[in-house]
Amino acid sequence: MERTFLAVKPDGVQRHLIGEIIRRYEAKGFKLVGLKLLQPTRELAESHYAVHKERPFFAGLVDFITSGPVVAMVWEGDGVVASARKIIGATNPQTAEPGTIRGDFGINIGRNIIHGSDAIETAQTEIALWFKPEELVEWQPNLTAWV
Ligand code: 3AN
Repeated sequence: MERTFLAVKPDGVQRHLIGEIIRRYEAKGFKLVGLKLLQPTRELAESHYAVHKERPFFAGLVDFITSGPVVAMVWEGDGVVASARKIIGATNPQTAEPGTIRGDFGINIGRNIIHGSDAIETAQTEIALWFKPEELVEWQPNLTAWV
């Protein structure tokens, strides 16, 4: 089953958007299989954003993502990589559509609330970077057993 890596960035945590963000993915029907709160080290942040190493905003991006706690998550479901990106919206919150996370809550491209893997292969790399295999939980949804 397809998996993606999502992270509520320090601005999303500070603005009390963790629950709102998790709610949107739960309501969509995806399954949460990994979840933790951590303050990323510079080493982790630099590996995560390695593709942007030569970009002018790289140092600021690493400073920002290491500045406070981040909620790292792995979500599972059919087409979850692309679907999660749609729910996130465009990189720049000023052009992100209303109804998306960035469109509803963001203003600044350097403070865009959430990260989501941009492709299946990237997701696999990012999940392996942020989570140990034993931190991911296999479970079967069984709604009728509980309601
Ligand atoms: P996305 O997060 O939508 O996949 P990317 O991968 O192009 O966007 O960029 C990674 C992160 O780098 C963005 N989430 C954003 O925080 C930051 N970023 C991208 N472009 C800029 C920019 N022009 N100025 C500042 N930060 C940027």
